[in-house]
Amino acid sequence: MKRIVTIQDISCIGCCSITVALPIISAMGVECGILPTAVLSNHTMFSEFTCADLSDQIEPISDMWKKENITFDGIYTGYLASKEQCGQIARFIDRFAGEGTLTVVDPAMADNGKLYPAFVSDFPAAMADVCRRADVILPNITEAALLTGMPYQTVYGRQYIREMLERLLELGCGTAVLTGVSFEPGRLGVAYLDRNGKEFSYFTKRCPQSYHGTGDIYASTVTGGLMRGLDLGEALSLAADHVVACIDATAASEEARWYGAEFETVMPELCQMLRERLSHK
Ligand code: PXL
Repeated sequence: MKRIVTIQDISCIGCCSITVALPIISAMGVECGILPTAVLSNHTMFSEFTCADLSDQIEPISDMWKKENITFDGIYTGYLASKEQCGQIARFIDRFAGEGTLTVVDPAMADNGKLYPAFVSDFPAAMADVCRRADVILPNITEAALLTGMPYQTVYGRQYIREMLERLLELGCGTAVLTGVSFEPGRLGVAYLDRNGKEFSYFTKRCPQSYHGTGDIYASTVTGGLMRGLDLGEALSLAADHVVACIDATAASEEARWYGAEFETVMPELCQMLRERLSHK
């Protein structure tokens, strides 16, 4: 069994970050270690939140893992608590990403044209330095605009997306994946470009609802899929189908929570979708 470490916050309520990554990646048959970056009462889309920054734990935990000869097949980073912490995580990647380690960076910091409330304007540059070390980055269009300095546009064509992917590759990552891409009404998906010039895109129906935490469900499923041996296109399409199933389940639920998507009841379907994809390999 492969082992990864996911580096992001614990939002005690909110169905995002580690409370999403741990169950999803475990269900996909991959050991999921955690390096929590902060503990929040709830995620930052609530009107208020508490946040205990865990930056002072990162070095001692990493040192202990080195002492114990712990290694990882994958490193998957999400929400980081400060620009200083981005520097610490960049160093963590330098220390722990060996030859065969796959590094997935979800630069979770912004959506709908705006940085998340906990961040100030110099945060994206620090996150860009984490992206530089990644094999795969998974920004949405807002995050990609902040990382590249391109304008954030809600109406765009293929040229805008292609340029954004090229500019993201200039950060130094292996493959740039853009999420939340749409070229026609009713369809939403992802597009990637890698350093060999390979392009790929995958679209599903656009769900009318949107829930917090779906980016984390997406990135966790991509990481789980890659660790189980799917190629990137297969992992991205599996994750897109999974997110749609989670949104549909949330929308169909009478007790839908406003602050997160229902991934728990979709877990059997995720395992089935993964099994089907693996059986074709
Ligand atoms: O889902 C991204 C995320 C993760 N962690 C925290 C957040 C958010 C989005 O708002 O606030 C603390």
